[in-house]
Amino acid sequence: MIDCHYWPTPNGWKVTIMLEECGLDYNLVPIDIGGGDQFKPEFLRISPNNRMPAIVDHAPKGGGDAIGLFESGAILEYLADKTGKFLPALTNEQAPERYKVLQWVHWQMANLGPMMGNANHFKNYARNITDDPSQLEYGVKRFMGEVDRLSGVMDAQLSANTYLAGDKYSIADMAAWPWAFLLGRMIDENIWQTFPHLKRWVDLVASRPAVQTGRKVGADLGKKELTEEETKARQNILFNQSNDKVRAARKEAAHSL
Ligand SMILES: N[C@@H](CCC(=O)N[C@@H](CS)C(=O)NCC(=O)O)C(=O)O
Repeated sequence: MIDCHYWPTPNGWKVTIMLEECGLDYNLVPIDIGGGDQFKPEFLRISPNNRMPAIVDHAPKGGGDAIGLFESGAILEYLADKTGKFLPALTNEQAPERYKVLQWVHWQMANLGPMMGNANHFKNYARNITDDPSQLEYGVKRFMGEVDRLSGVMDAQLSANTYLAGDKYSIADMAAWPWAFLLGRMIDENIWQTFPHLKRWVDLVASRPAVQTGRKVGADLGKKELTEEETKARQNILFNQSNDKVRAARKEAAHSL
């Protein structure tokens, strides 16, 4: 059994989509990131970066102790190797295809995810936090510019390939789709006219039953009506983090081992 430490966000969906695609049994452990669960000692022991998703596999492939993992890209790679699905193996014959997939997984982790996350922060969330919205202009310009560039990178790749890493559906698609399908909603629905190949792929991946199921996992978790005060408290947890806070939480985690 695999524990999936999760909150319904694009990075969380990557993992639930993969678990559904592989037909693996899993137990959902909600990590309410607005409520501060990511700083709890038991979670920090699995995910020292205080971010979800994370997993604990109680029955690793080679036997032995349970294994805990954080970072969605590493989790996708692990689950692919565990099941032998959606990532070619590390054999002489398959290695070139494997690295084609992994380069797009790493591309997503280092580019599309962080840039879209920051674009969304400056464009949508930060307006309710700062007293001086003019401070946000450069951040919006910088990160929206990167999102535009990265959408063009995907569009060009998908103009010549059915899927992100070639002709086979892989963990690269599972890493990028949960962010890419939100581009219209986050930026503007007209964006799809500029990136038709990207839109073709977004719809193709969205048609997979496991993607539809994985994307809906825990959908109700974040849907509580909040008072203004509760919203402020949640924003303070998410957007006011420092090394002191993480160090203090890690100290507590170490003491409670
Ligand atoms: N690179 C990480 C990013 C994970 C991440 O940013 N998770 C967010 C939610 S999507 C989170 O846990 N935020 C909690 C916080 O900001 O304290 C991954 O892909 O796993």
